[in-house]
Amino acid sequence: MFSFFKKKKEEEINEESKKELVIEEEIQEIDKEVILKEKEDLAEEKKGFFSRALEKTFGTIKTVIPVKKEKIPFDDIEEMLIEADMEYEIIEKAMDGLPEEITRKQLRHRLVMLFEHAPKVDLNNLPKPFVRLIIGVNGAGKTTTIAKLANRSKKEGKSVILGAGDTFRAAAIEQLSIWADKLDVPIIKTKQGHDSSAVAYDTISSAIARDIDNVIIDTAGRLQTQKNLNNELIKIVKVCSKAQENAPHQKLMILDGTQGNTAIAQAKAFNEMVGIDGIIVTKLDGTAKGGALFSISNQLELPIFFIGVGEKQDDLIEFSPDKFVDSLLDEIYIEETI
Ligand SMILES: Nc1nc2c(ncn2[C@@H]2O[C@H](COP(=O)(O)OP(=O)(O)O)[C@@H](O)[C@H]2O)c(=O)[nH]1
Ligand SMILES: [Mg+2]
Repeated sequence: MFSFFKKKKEEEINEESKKELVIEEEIQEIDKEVILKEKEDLAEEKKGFFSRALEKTFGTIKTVIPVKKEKIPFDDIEEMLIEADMEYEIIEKAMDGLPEEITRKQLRHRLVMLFEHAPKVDLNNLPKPFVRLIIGVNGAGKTTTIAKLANRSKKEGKSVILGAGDTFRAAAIEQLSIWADKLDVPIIKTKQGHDSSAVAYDTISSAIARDIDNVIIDTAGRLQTQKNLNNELIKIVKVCSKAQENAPHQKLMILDGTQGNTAIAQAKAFNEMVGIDGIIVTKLDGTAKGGALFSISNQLELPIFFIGVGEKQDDLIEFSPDKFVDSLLDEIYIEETI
């Protein structure tokens, strides 16, 4: 008798646990769907982000191709890219051999390809501190971009220290100090006219002593013709490596997006001088020349890490060629695939 009840009980338990298993599986399915939806929403949001941030460029594109289509004539695409300030040589290269009527898939392939010469950057296992040296001509947006990068570091839960390496102008030291106060991050600075490589050295040393994750060093806005300033830049790079092995780990060139393709020559000169690891293009909120992103990356064979789309600390978007191209194509094509 006893064993009968025991068996019955066991069967009940089995039934129960089976039910629980089914419910668990159902929950897992729902979880999967939610995660997928979240991913899709995020991708949508990012796409929307580019079109909002690059409103002027996308607006210009729409004046050339006002109605979305499945196939777009070759000449219209060409005109669109010219209007968006993509360099003509690059347009010819990108469109070579495409048919009279171009599908989204065909154009997507060609546009994404323009970014493919840039080396891929592995952001895992970064050294500590991770040292970034910010270079570029006066007014390009170096100091503002440093503030944006520091803000981003903080949001990622990383500690950050700034080096006011633009010792050429007192206003530049002051400007970075104001940002450091606002963002509540430490800053190393000296008086105007002092040696900027000493500031770089002190900033890295301080980061090591205080176990700080990220170092971002500002530099003077030197034009490539100003030889003494160029030598100073080479010296900063050398001195950084004395403070920490392999520093600076990234030399980032800041380019003013309103200058479109003319910024490329500047970047080439800097690249020859110290070797650039990546680009940040600023002020894309105020220009219709967003198409220059294609030529900048393609000509320099360098990755574009971020774009600046405003003067505030949050106005920095991580750049992704795929998402940028997709959001551009969304403006002119009906179909997502084909
Ligand atoms: N609209 C807009 N203005 C920017 C952006 N980045 C920088 N600026 C402005 O450009 C001007 C020069 O920037 P600054 O950081 O001082 O350039 P620096 O001389 O290279 O350090 C400032 O007025 C900034 O507010 C951006 O992405 N969008
Ligand atoms: Mg500055």
